[in-house]
Amino acid sequence: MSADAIPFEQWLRTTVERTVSVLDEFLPVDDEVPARLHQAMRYAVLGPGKRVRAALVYAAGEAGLQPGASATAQKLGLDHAAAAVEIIHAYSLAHDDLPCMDNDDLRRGRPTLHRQFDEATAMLAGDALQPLAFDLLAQMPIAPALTVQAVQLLARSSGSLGMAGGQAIDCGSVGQVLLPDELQQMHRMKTGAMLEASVLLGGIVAGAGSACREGLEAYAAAVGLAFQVVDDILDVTSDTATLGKTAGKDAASDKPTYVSVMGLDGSRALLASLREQAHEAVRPLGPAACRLGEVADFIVGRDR
Ligand code: GRG
Repeated sequence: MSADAIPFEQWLRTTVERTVSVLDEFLPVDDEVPARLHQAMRYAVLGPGKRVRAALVYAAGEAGLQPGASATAQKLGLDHAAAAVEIIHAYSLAHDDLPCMDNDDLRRGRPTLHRQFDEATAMLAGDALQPLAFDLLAQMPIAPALTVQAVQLLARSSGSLGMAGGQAIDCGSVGQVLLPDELQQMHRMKTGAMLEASVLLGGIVAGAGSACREGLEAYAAAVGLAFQVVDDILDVTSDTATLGKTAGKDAASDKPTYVSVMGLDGSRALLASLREQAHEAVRPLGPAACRLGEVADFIVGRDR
């Protein structure tokens, strides 16, 4: 349990509620012109997501907080950073679900954005969500040099050398046999980069020193991959109702996954090792980093 003795489930519930409330506040209201676009942006972002990326921002912020730093400014900065990563994530899901990519009907237990609205609106909502995320980072009440680092990190993690690049490799890998290293590279970019950015943004906003940042980087690399390994396992072991998205999609679309490359047992063994690496990475950071260990366990043990 963390130093502040709030049980993890309670901390996570409070964190999710805070994230949703902050997102609700930061998104344009749904009757502001162009109303249909704003309604679509709100639908994409405010659906029932797990808010794992926001939880990573807040937990890393807790781990990196410097003695004497303004807790109020830090909290506000973390709110902006948590909202920014969830907004980029929501845009990526909306675009990933489009007919030109995964062509999916179900997301977060509801119709995908283009099914609920239309393709052009879903595309534009994603387009508009991206700059909103950077606007929120630009408004963080922290040292300007740290804001620049945060903006650059989010840009690089979501761009062609990060998430969008990973998605491009994914789109080109259908029907291909990938070596384990190639699969890892694709997932580090497509899924891992944004999870890693969430952890590192928490550290940046908190003003974490270099030793702490090193621990956060190692932790982030492990949980970023662990998240994808779990996703691949759940795709074959779970069902559509539990996941809130179409199960069995990877095999049906002939996409290489950890399970197809390493088998179920091999994937589970890799997951156990990544969980251990995540814990080891934050152990030297002491009790302030307990939440990060708990978030890693949540990611590894999640069922949707
Ligand atoms: C379109 C540029 C662009 C990128 C898309 C995120 C992504 C890249 C594709 C999503 C496809 C997918 C299912 C990837 C597996 C990992 C993943 C991101 C799962 C969804 O994230 P969760 O489980 O979703 O955190 P919630 O709904 O809980 O927020």
